[in-house]
Amino acid sequence: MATYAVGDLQGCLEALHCLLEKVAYDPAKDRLWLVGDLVNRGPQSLETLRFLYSIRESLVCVLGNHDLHLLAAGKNIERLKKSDTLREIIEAPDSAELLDWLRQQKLMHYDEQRNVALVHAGIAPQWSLRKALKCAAEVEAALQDDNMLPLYLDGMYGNDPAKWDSDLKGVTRLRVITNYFTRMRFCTAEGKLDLKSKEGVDSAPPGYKPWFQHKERKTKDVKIIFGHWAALEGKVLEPGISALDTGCVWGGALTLMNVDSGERLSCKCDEHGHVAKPPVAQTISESSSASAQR
Ligand SMILES: [Mn+2]
Repeated sequence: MATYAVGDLQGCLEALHCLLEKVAYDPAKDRLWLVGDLVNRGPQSLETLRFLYSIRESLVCVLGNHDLHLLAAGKNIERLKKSDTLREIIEAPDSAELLDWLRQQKLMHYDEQRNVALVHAGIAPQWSLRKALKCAAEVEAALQDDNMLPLYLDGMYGNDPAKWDSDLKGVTRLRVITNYFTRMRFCTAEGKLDLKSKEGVDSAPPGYKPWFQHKERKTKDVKIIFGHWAALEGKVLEPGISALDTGCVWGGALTLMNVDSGERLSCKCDEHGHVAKPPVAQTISESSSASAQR
């Protein structure tokens, strides 16, 4: 029995199968942790969601910004943008079942035995573990409440307020919590977010740092696994921090990490998010020998 964490899938189902075959994943025995952004932009969002639903008993899954966007578009199709590839899910005959499963997933998972937290983007530096779990639970409760759900999904968009304040109320409060867990890259030590910069660590605006680099960060004694930030290319030097988004959907790779040993594997993807084919040279020699026979 092994526990693996996998980076942002974004509909790259071939790459997921490639990794699961490499480790001989057995859903009856092994566990799979997913950092969220299961769907969108990639080639097989609907099939990815269906596959995950079929092995749901073996999954731990936290929600990413694209997953929340799917839930919002499921309630209001006007939310779909040109670049989204989510319509096939919303119009599928099993849409209700899939989206209902998705909305029961968490914003943060904490494994007490291992002292490991799983989140999509990160944990606000000014929050303790306890505070972070409490804040995540507020959003999770809204997602699971039929009356709150539409209000939350409509109100979660936007970059303001940029900073947490315990006096915040209602959907505004849920929005800032959501932004920390699912969209954060750079922030100040006090937790003021910059949600515009998306490049690597060196692209921090003045006064800002990657959320995991603040020396005052209150979850330094917790191991954290996250995704969301493809420009990091899976490389973070901070002890106890594991970045798993290696941009499969952008022609990078999908990365899997054994949660206990830290050992990593990856499957290369092409620019469409499919598993990269073997080198071109091989294909050329095969076709030239075929034409020679003719
Ligand atoms: Mn993301």
